Amino acid sequence: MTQHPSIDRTQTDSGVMQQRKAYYDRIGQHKLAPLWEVLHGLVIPQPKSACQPALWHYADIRDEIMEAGRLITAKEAERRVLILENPGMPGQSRITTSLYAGLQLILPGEVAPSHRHTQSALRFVVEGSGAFTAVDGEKTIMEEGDFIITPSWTWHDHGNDSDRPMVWMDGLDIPLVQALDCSFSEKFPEDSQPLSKPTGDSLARYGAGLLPVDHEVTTPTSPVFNYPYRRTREALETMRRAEQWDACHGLKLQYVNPATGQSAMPTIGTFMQLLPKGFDGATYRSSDATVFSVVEGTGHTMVGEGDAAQRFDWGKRDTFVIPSWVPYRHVAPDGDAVVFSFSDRPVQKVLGLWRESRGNR
Ligand code: GTQ
Repeated sequence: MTQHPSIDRTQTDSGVMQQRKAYYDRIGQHKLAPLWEVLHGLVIPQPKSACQPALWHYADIRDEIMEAGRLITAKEAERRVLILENPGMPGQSRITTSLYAGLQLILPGEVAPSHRHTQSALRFVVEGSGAFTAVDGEKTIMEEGDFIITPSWTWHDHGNDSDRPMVWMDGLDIPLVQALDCSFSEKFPEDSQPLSKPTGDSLARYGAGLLPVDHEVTTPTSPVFNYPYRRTREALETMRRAEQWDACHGLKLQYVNPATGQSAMPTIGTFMQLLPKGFDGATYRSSDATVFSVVEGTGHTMVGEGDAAQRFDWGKRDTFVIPSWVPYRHVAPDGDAVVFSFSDRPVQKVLGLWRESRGNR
């Protein structure tokens, strides 16, 4: 019989601990590390993101966006953007772990010079009317609620020939491209690229339920690069008559590439949803952290559960982000609301990783 088992074990344990420590130091010199010390932080039972839920009221930040317009020109800044930085990942220029978002300002008469990069970008117009983006030799005039795509490695410059400032939300896959170490970029020799196609060409060619008869799919990105809000809104309005409301999403559509039926962008999924007046949504969560931008109406989103639940009251032009696997539900008590959103869902889906759950499961 052992007389002092606890003392014996303590001595043994501390001895073993010392041996292990010496061992870890030794193998470290061979660029090796013990998995068993870190395994449970690596392979976790469910997502536990550094990304935090966050909300930006447009009214609180609009003056600061306009102040940037007095401090630096679009040309000097190259892109005059205030990054929507997730408070859980300060200094990392990201709104979710995989995606970047920012609010870009273009004042009347300004040009944001032409460049291209492997990162894919979306623009979602928050305020203003009549500024333009040129992509691959075609200009598109932008209106509030329009969703515009800059595909990977296409020349793009932005300008504003209207008499009002324009602000749009940029969404890019910068962190994803950074994780994969495949960022390439270059500047066009001129501020503006030459235009080779008439305005509206892409939408006519690819966005009317038709495709050129010999169209071949050569890139995963949609050939339609401006999805006008006017059309999206009309689709939602017409569909509402069928009253097939989803308990979690109201009426939610995804933007697609008409040539493939896949998401409009390969790395970023984009969506528009209508929450009818009185909508009191069921709880939902998914593994793709999602950024929301409110186009019309007011409402609130309950984020998280139990004591940790937060209420995000939102209105037109506000932005909020829900991290991976955090439960939330949308409520629109006072009137119809229309909300745009984007996430890395297409990436998760193509890799067989995406999950969702509804209700309290
Ligand atoms: O418009 O090309 O917000 O390259 C960040 C990086 C916008 C753009 C951003 C960019 C752009």
